[in-house]
Amino acid sequence: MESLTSTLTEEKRKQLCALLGNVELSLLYKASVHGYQASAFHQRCDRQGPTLLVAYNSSGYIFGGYTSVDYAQSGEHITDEDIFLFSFQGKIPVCIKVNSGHYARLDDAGGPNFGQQLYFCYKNQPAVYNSGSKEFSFNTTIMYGNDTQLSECEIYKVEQSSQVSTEEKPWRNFLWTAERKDELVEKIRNYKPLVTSVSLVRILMIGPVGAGKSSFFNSINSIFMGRITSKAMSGSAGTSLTTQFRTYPVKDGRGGKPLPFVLCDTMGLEEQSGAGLDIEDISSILQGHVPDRYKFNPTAPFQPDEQKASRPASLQEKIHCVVYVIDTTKISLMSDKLQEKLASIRRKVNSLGITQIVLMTKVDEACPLVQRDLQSLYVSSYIKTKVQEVSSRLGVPVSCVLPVKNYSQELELDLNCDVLLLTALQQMLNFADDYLDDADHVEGNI
Ligand SMILES: Nc1nc2c(ncn2[C@@H]2O[C@H](COP(=O)(O)OP(=O)(O)OP(=O)(O)O)[C@@H](O)[C@H]2O)c(=O)[nH]1
Ligand SMILES: [Mg+2]
Repeated sequence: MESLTSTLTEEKRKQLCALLGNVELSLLYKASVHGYQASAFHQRCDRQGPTLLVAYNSSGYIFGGYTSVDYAQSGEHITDEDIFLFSFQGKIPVCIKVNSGHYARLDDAGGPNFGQQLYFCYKNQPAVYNSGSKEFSFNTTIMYGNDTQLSECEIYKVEQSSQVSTEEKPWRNFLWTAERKDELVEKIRNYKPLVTSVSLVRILMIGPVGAGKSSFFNSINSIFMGRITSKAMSGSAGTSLTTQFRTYPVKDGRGGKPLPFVLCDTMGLEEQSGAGLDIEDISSILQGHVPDRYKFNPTAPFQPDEQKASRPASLQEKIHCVVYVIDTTKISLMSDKLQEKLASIRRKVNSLGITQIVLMTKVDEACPLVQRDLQSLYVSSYIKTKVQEVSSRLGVPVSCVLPVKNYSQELELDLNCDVLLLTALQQMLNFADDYLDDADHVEGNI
């Protein structure tokens, strides 16, 4: 096969790869070499699995799109939840997802199209054409400076990388031993909140749909029960599976004493307003007004009854630590709207002085090295970059980002998983103490 030279710079290639996970790109088609004809594109790109298109114009714009479904000239409308358009704006690539309820593209014999809206190599010419339909919401001035003449169009095959770079030394110290697990269990069991008026620490989990909030409770419950449990409903659906506010106590073994913390599970966040968990609801939860099993209503926030609202909840009823649960595989594709929603939640939580942690779930799905061996977590360069990315996107220090793997399809407990999950829980209890220490001075009830 002839070797093709990519026009993409190394830096931009890396940035685009980061949007897609731990992947490698190989150049299949280059319009300046193979021609702008649809037949030339199909000859090289059909049945190649996921592909990334990168177009260039002489005004210096670099833009394109990704589709996870093969080109096959089937004549069918394709549904592809992972499809997106991108454009480099300043130094960073910005992604635009397909609007919900729309087809991703038409898989015909013509040139590559996204949503029958944005056509590349239009009419077999070095041109891009926007039909103006509504599959994707973007601005052509921002995306390509309204310069429809292409100077190049490249299509890359996207494959999961089998090579994972590792650090020479672990980037965080961690002990994976049974002794460490026992020590953590003992510490958690004997933990007493810093303030005597509080007997149980209340930890609130917030995060996008399907991030693993309910699974984290199930995982912690499993560790203390000594077997896999699935009390909180978990799984995948388009919208949040959890629709009620649940406060879950955890017992120290079957029939054992309750442990000194409660995990509070919420409905998933969605990017649109009026869908998923509402910021006003979060505010009521933080202040301890929302009862267990309250059913969320995305179109109308929680209304506390008047009697209760008139008196502030006691410190015991409030939330003492907030945990943002984020799926590692989705960090780079987090939309601006969702990021803004999380930022406004953070502003609220900050204003109440509540301590915050980020739980980065699904590290196994994100990195093949970690999938094979969880102990590779802290030598995986990929996970390290994801920790840094989530830290900057959410504006929390790197030290507050805790990567974990929840129990998802296992039938038995695993020591490595346990130590990782318990370390996260222990950190939440420490952070709750920091808040209580502070809140106690404010309330003056020492
Ligand atoms: N491989 C893997 N799968 C996970 C992990 N955590 C959660 N999952 C899976 O991800 C899916 C969603 O998990 P849930 O716990 O239901 O997510 P949630 O945040 O409660 O979602 P909603 O209640 O719908 O907002 C389930 O199928 C879990 O089994 C993880 O760490 N690794
Ligand atoms: Mg849930």
